[in-house]
Amino acid sequence: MALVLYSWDTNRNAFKALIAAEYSGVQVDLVQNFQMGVSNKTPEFLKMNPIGKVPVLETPDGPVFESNAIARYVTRLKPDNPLYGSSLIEYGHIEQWIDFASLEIDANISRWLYPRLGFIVYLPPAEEAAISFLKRALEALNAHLASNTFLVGHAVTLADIIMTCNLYGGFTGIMTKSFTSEFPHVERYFWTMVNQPNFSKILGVVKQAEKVPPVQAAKKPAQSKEAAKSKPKEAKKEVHKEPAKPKAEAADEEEEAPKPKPRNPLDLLPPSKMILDEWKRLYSNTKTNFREVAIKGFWDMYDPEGYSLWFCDYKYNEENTVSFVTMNKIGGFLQRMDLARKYAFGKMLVIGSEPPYKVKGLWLFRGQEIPKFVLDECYDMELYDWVKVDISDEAQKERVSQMIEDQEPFEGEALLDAKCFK
Ligand SMILES: N[C@@H](CCC(=O)N[C@@H](CS)C(=O)NCC(=O)O)C(=O)O
Repeated sequence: MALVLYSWDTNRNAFKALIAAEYSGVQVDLVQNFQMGVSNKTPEFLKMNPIGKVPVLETPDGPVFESNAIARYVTRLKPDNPLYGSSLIEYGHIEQWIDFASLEIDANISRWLYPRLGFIVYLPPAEEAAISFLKRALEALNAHLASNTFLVGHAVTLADIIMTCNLYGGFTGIMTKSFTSEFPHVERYFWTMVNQPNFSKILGVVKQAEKVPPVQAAKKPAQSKEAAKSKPKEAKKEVHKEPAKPKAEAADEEEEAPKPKPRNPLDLLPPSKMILDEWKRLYSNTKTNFREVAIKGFWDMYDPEGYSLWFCDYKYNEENTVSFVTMNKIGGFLQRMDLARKYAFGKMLVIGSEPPYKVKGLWLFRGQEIPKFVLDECYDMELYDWVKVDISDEAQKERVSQMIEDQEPFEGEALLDAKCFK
């Protein structure tokens, strides 16, 4: 019986059911082409979850929403599943840690992270409270893990799956090494868990956040003077990486209209004759004679002074043993590249008809270098070797054309998937 999970492919909440399914021998398929913000607003989706939140599992007996409920459902499909422990008290402890992971860990990570990403209003005292509740929870977890490899008993249970997925949100999003090093047993536990084969199959390579995301300037709320004054010094020092401002300047800022965002240095380059959006439109609208229309159009438009082309080659192809995990990894990469949409076009190919698959890509960037903000913000960049295309070399030019076109066979091999960033 195949179950369908509605979610985008790098959602920590969807990972819970996918990992539980791996342990339980249950098949759960991610729905194809899910677009957050669009697919979860349709009347059909709202019938499955009236508040439009993701994930939702479609079962033969109807939908289930709430990620923990979905993971429990998947787990219970296997009778006497060891993921639920082997006694009533183990079951009690598993449920205890699931609630703890959700209400004490995940909720406080979200209260810390989401305002910084601009999802909800940013208030320094609320952030301070979230960090302090999170630390209290992590201290308790750290103490438990000092003498336990797993949360309950001597093997992975559903509690470990849910805890790890929730920690994953923190480790990859906001909990830097300097934050987590206070909790060494949690660190050891997290890295051990994400490297278990049934986890890594779903999660791929996990990389810890290198910095606390800056507060999104555009969404910074007008804060009351009281709130600003009660900003605790210690939390401010820890969370904000900017040097402290002189008092007068900080006070002035409260009264001022929000400052315009600093311009991206790429906006300051001399104008280019190539209009990226025109190329993207041509790419999207060409349905037939792709070589003659789109590829020819590309080379006609291409401005080697204003733009550069780059080949990328995944460094760890031997890890690409599962087709949908490989495709998910690229889906995640392209999502994270969203910040470069005004300045880039990309094509990523998953090559081969059987594992391990090779991942290679082609990128067009504004300017002569890979933009610094992309290298800084998108950690996937360092998972690839990057080589600038020499367009005076006809063979390299032809390779560019083939990659844009998804030509198959590509370098003698079938294509498993081709994703476009436009
Ligand atoms: N408690 C829910 C939380 C689900 C949730 O917050 N999903 C987010 C994405 S991670 C969402 O769908 N947000 C869209 C919205 O709030 O409209 C669960 O665990 O499934």
